[in-house]
Formats: sequence, C-alpha cells, structure tokens
Amino acid sequence: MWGIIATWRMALEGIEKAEGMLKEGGDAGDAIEAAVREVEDFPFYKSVGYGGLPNEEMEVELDAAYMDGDTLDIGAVAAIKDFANPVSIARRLSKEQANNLLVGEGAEKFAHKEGFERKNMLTDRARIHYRNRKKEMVQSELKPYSGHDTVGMVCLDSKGKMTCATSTSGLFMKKKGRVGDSPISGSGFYVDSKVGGASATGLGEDVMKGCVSYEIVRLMAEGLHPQEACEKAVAHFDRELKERRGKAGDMSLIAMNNKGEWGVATNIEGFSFAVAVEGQKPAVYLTKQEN
Ligand code: SD4
Repeated sequence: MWGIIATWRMALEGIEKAEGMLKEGGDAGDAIEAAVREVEDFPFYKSVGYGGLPNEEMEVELDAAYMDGDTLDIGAVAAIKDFANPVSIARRLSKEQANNLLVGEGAEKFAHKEGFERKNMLTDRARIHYRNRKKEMVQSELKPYSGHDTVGMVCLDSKGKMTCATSTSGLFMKKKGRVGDSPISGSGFYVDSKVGGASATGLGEDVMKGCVSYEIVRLMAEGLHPQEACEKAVAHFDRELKERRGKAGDMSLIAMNNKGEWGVATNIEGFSFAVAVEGQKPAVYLTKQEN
C-alpha cells in the first residue's frame, strides 16, 4: 500500500507528481520532497515558496521541515531568505548528526555551502499585495493573519516507509524572525513509520500550544483511526483554547497511518485537502465545519 495526503487544493499537482513516483515503487522521501517542491515553485501560491507573501519588512522569510518516519530524523529551516526550495534544504539537514533546525542567516549559510539555488523569492505580485495591505492598515488595525496556507504532507511508500514535510511563508505581515509551527516537530508535523503521521496548517501560535500533530500520532498509536484521531485532537484542543483564552485560532490537520488510511479535521469552514492512495486517483476534498 502507498499513499499521500496534503493540506489545501494547491497541493494537487504535487500529489499527482508523487503518485507517479510511488506507483513505481518510489521512496517516500523522494516523493514527498518532489511534491512539496512543486508547490514551492508555483508563483501564484502566495503562502509557500516562490511568490510567498512577505513579512512586515517586505522580506519573504520561509519555514520548512522534513521528517523520516523510519529513523525519526528531522531537518528544518526557519525564517530563511533567498533560497528556492526550503523543503530540500530541510531534508538535507535531516541527514546531519546535529544542527537539525537552523534559522535565518545560519540556514542560509548552510544552504549556500551545500550548493542550493539562490533565488529572490519576492515576486511583483507579492509586492503589490504588501503595498495594498499597508494602505488598508492605515484605516484598520494590523492583523497579521491573512493570506496564509501552509503545505503539509504525509506520505507512505510501498515498503512501509513514512515521511512528513511542510513548507510555508508563514503569516503575511509577520514580524521579522517570527517562526510558526511548520518547522517545529510535534506541532506542524510528526511521523513515525510504526504508526503514521500528521501535519497542520493554521495559526501556528495556537497549533504550537497543543503540539497537535504529535497528539494525533499518539492517538493513532493507541489504535484510533486517523479520522477519529484528527477529530478528537482538534475538537479537544479547540475547546481547551476557547475555555482558557476565549478563542481558538484556525487549525486544520491531516493524517495518514501506515496502512494508508487517512483522516482530516478542522475548526474552520471549507478546509481543502488532496489525497492519493493506491487504487484511488488523486483528488481534492473540502470539509464542512461540524461544530
Ligand atoms: C504558520 N501555520 O506559520 C503557519 C501558517 C499557516 O494556514 O499554515 N496558515 O503559522
């Protein structure tokens, strides 16, 4: 059995690419990296990679992660500028003995040394979004949560290896140096080939409060189906945040177990996600809010 699940409609072309590789017996690491790169390279997705929306200072700072569910190796970069494919840099870092999460200049230095492609990731389109937003901000208070959407994926290959990866420009108009949940293990992603994996999109500051990706994997390890695990973790944590803080940020989680069964839960209306599993063509689905 093989399969791949990803957050948001934008992942479909990436999922199709991964499907081609997995069908041929390809490795879950190669397939997920290729799928995420597809999203990173597409300039019209304004929250991932090239064309991602900038921070307060009009700089595109990107976060990405990669995890291998066999070895539990993790690599991640945060607030990295001017490199084309953060997910590949994260994957390379996952093979290091130490220094697995690098931020800003340190991450850029590593990427340069390893020969990764330098690229100005700020597009004219993103610049226009930024200027328009600045103008709006004269009238209204700055709310850095708009124009988001992380790509997060969980992948299973036919040998039973599982991987997880994320990539994002984080929140539009975030502060310079702000790091979200996406490069943080257990929050934005987690995978264990003995069980399954999960990944998050939403307000990183809130996702991190609950380590929601890890919680879903933990629930799957207790025997829950990925759908039950996602629903239980998201509903529980959404309730906790509302009780304690009066509100909960957007949170949408995807998961897959090592049998290729998958699940999704969200506290927003209309969360889209893409799935391809053996015997089922790649497709995009849309959730409805239940509570
Ligand atoms: C972050 N979780 O940086 C990301 C943003 C995101 O849907 O996923 N938005 O907080």
